[in-house]
Amino acid sequence: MAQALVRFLAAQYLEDDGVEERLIAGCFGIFGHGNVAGLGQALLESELTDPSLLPYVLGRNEQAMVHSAVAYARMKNRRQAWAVTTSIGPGATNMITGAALATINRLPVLLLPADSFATRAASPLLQELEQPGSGDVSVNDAFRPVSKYFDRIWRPEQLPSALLNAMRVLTDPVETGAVTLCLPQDVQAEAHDWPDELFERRVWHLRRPAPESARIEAAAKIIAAAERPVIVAGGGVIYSGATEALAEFCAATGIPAGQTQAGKGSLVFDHPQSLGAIGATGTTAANALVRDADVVIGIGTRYSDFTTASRTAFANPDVRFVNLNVAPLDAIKHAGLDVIGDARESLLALTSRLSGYRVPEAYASSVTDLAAAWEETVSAAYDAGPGEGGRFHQSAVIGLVNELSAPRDVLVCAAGSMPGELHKLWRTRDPKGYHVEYGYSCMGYEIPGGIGVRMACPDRDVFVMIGDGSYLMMPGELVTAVQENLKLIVILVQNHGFASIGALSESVGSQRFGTRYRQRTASGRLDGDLLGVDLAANAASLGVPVIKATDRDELINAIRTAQRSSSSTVIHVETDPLLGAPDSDSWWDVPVSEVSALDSTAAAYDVYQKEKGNQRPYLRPTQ
Ligand SMILES: Cc1ncc(C[n+]2csc(CCOP(=O)(O)OP(=O)(O)O)c2C)c(N)n1
Ligand SMILES: [Mg+2]
Repeated sequence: MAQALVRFLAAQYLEDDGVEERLIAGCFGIFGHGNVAGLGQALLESELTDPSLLPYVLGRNEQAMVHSAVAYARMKNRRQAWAVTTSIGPGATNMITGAALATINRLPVLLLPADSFATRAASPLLQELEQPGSGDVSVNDAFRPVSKYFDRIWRPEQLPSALLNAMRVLTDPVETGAVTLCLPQDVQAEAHDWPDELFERRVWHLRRPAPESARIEAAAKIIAAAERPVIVAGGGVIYSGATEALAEFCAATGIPAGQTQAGKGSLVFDHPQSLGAIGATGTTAANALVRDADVVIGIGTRYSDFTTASRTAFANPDVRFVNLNVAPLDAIKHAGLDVIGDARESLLALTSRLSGYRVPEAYASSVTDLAAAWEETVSAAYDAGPGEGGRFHQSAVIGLVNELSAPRDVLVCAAGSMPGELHKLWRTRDPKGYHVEYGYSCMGYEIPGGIGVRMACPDRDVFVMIGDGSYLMMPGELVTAVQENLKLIVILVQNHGFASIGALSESVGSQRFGTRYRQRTASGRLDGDLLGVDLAANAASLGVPVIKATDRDELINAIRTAQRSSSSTVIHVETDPLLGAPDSDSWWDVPVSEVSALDSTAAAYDVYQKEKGNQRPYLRPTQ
């Protein structure tokens, strides 16, 4: 059965705009009982026949392998995915966080967790969960809520329908996410005669549904009557390959566009209508314009709370929404006019229907002025001097990396204080140049994510910006980068704890409690010295050369050295955790205790209540 599975996966293709590509790029894995025999044997047989059929990559942590797979799929605009095979029990459940990340970010990945015997011949197995009230539950059932398709192959006869459904979901722009096929270890090793046709070359088509013309007509009427329209461009713009269509739409109409984390890159930073980041981590330009917008045009966005500033960003009482989205789930959000279809097709239709429309002149010039003012803010942040003890200002590190990287290079990040700062400050010059995982914002994504990006685009340098907290979650994948001869430039930002959650904690009155990496003292608290931990030595021990940079010139030299190298480099910098990026007058809803014995909490609660008062439900129908 495992041999059949491998053969099938190697024969799947995806066609988009007439171009065909292999759908399943390869298989990540860590072997143990449950996959060492069945799938392991099948992958070995396949590699010995032809290593390009289904390349096998050994990772270090199952969650990390899913991150790599997901990052690869994102770089490929969801045209390709990886399979990930694990042993039973902990190997399998280690993937659950990765599965959630894939599904939340709508990125395809095929998960193949091993499962205990279908026959139950030797139960309970090592690592098998026994449920007193149910005989057919395994730990793998925990994948159900985080998977877009879930199946368990109890019998070899079930394989064809499971595989066809798995491919259907992986290639569906609306449904895609984690697809989980649980493989009981005995069934993997069983023989069965399937029809030959199952293994024939199979080409899946990437759906690009055209919007209904009446819907385009209705959207155009609303937009044509708008005086202050703004676009919210999400990841769907990039996945659909609609970046040029968006640039033309904005240029033709003068409508400005703010970008979500996944949508950053949908317009290059210096496009005349580009407002940069929008929302809680947005720019002053985008946030000022959406505040008064009368029509918000959401394109390929799922309107997360960071994008909407927890439903406070759109403050015009008459605001209406027009949502272009392939997913009905997103298209109806904020009671918007739902234009359901592919982002590129919808934008092209709207551009042609709105020909001749331009935003009012005064509005167009306020767009230009606000965008220019923000660019000055960015330049100043890039030039920020060091903080206490000569430690870097994080904005200056971001600035140097941006200025020294090539336009097509890729920036990878996921959690901590950097995603917000990067969203605001990073000057994106290529649609695929900005890769911040902010659907799940999962600490530890950065290094394995960088691996996936580099595997997908070996012709681009990949800059992984990672905090010390995130680094400690998943440093082991540096070993996988060494093994696979993958070049990463890792900027390891040491600030001895959580700058991000520290600042958040302070804002909610919790006094940065538990966010510093400090020695526990006789007081019983974490208020002692910095820890005697050397993350640079840790990275070096994993086989990656490390450069410590303590000032601007050293950092410039370090980046240049890393760029010249053909293998990975870790650049270690110390930053001041108390220095943040420029503010943009926005809010994020994180509830504060209503009652408390702490003055700091009580003060934060007063502020919270005031902000909470600005939150709106956006329920007014758009017709
Ligand atoms: C797996 C996971 N656990 C917890 C969190 C919550 N969280 C978000 S940022 C952060 C701290 C990140 O620290 P670090 O990487 O050092 O970045 P810094 O905040 O210092 O910039 C935490 C704990 C998360 N996003 N992901
Ligand atoms: Mg930190």
